[in-house]
Formats: sequence, structure tokens, C-alpha cells
Amino acid sequence: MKKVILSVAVIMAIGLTSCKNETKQETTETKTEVSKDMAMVDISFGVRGNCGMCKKTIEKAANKVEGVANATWDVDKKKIDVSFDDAKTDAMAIHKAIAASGYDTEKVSGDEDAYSNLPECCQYDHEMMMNQ
Ligand SMILES: [Cu+2]
Repeated sequence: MKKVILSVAVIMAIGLTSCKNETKQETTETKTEVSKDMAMVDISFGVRGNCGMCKKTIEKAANKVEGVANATWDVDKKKIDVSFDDAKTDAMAIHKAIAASGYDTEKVSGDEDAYSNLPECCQYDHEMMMNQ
């Protein structure tokens, strides 16, 4: 009798686990469909910076903005490409987030405190040409 109860419990546990897995998969699929429907906007604008460390800081700041899907800064061109959901944010919010991390953009100058806290090699020239 105990064995029967045990095997019933095992079957139920397996059943529950597989149910959970199926639910998870469905949720993922739904999410993918939603993101396909989102209106993504691509923009690019100038951002001053020097090196790979700047790249990390700038991209991290841009990616932190809710609605930003992807941000890539080009060290040679001093330019960032950003894809974002324009229902959630706008270009100005991204400019401001990057400026708050210490970096000049075309529209907003970098926060001075954040700039002075950057590693010395990252303290770029404020006269530097950008968006080349
Ligand atoms: Cu740097």
C-alpha cells in the first residue's frame, strides 16, 4: 500500500514539474511576440570619450534607461547607436543618462562631478570632435 501511495506521489510530482515547464515556455513565447510588436526607434548621436573603459561606462548608462534595447558606442567615431522603444523613453532621456555618467553628448554636457570621478585616462578633452 505504501508503495502505491509513493508511486502516485512521484507521478504527481512529475506531472506538476512538466506542467510548470510548459507554462514557462508559453510565457517566454508570448514575451517574444510582444517585443516583435514594439516600435523600436534607432538613433545615433555624438558622445565624447577616449577608450574601452569609456565605452563600457557610456553603454552601461544608455542601457540603464528603461526602454533601451541596445546601445553601441564607437570609440573612433565618438558616436553612439541606440535602439529604444519610443513608448517607454525618448532620445533626450538617453542623452541625459549618458551626461549623468560624466560624458558629453551632442545635446547635454557631462556631469562635472561624474567627470572628475572618471579614471584619469577617461577624462576626455571637452573640445574633442564628436559624431565624425
Ligand atoms: Cu576611457
